[in-house]
Amino acid sequence: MKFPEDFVWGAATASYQIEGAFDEDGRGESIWDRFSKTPGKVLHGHTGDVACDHYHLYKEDVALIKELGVDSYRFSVAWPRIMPEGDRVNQKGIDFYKRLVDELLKSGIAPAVTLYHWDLPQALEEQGGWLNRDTAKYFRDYAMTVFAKLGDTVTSWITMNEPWCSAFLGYGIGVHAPGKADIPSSFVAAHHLLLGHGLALQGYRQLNIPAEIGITLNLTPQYAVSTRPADALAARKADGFQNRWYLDPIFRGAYPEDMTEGLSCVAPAVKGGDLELISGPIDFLGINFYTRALVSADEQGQPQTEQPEREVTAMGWEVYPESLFDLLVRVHTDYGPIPLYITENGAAYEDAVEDGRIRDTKRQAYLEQHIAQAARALEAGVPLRGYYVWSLLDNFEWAFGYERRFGIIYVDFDTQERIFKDSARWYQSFVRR
Ligand code: IFM
Repeated sequence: MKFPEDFVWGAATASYQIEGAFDEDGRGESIWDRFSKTPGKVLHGHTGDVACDHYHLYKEDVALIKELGVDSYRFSVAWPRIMPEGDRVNQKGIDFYKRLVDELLKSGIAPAVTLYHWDLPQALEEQGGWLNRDTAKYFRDYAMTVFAKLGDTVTSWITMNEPWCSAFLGYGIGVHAPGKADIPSSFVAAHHLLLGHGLALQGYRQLNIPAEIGITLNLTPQYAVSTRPADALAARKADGFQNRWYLDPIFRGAYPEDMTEGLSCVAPAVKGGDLELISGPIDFLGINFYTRALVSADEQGQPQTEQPEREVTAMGWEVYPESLFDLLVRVHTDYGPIPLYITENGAAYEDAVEDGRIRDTKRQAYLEQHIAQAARALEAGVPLRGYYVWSLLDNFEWAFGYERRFGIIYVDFDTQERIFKDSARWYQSFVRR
């Protein structure tokens, strides 16, 4: 596998999933605090109150990142630490991220910072959350605060992580915070998330900060189960819903026409100038990749997801590495040229600690196979700049709580002990080769 000298190898996490310290140093309540404490929403009633206690153990965690030998660490800033009610600035929150960034820089690790990885201040949700257009403006103000405080120390900025998840899982079917279930309005939420991205991007450009800025999308290639035209059309629709609904406005300044016909609810939310902001030039696109989907048409011609053909991970997600290659080539061909990063890739498996060791051979194979497809894409001319493993640590896997382990480093949630799994040892030797 050949990678350029300056290819960025990294590992990623997100604030609510690892930090804990949910009520310390002035942090406000987030929609995930509220959601996880609502009975029946998260498996076993788990919450992020303590998580990996990274807020207190960040120095030890940075030492682990250094030991891993990666170039960059992707983490997210918790909006409710910086602005507990969504507007007023909390200096102690900023201080935490300054300490974290300093520690990374001292260790020679480049910080890649995501501004929104799903922890909206609950106070803003009380005003409608992402269904309220003003939330996009609050997001810009929050982003500008973070840019001003950390701007000269961060290597790359990611405005939003996976707006599809925030919009669809959070406002469409309610399996994520804030737990609202109304499919049409989830498209309005998606528009406001993208608008927040556009406004933050516009503000960022005015600051002339030299670091790069982009957005991260979770893209899932949709393959028709057969060559039947109805299945092909269904797969195209599913692609419109999952992928093009985000890629098109960002790169083409328009929502996909074949999708908007049935979505009359969106038009009133789109005001003049929004799409110009959303399609402002970005320096890179971050792609989170886990699996593909196999799609067929139901009797009404609507897309339905078919059973996977190959082995699945503990999330039930099919392991199909070749689709990463297809996806990278497709994004480059249809939306490029644009530098790409794989900002997340990894797998949950049931891990067992035996004699102090975690022999996670399946996770290691998953990583090796996907990195091989990334190498293939590079060879095919895709401007892929980096790869981040999801995740550095086992952590709070949203509605699954601590029941799904994505880490390459094992976390004992009772003692907060960390143990390098075999996959981490493999990744360590791979990035250092
Ligand atoms: O844990 C999540 C992460 O927060 C966003 N991308 C997908 C991961 C695995 O589900």
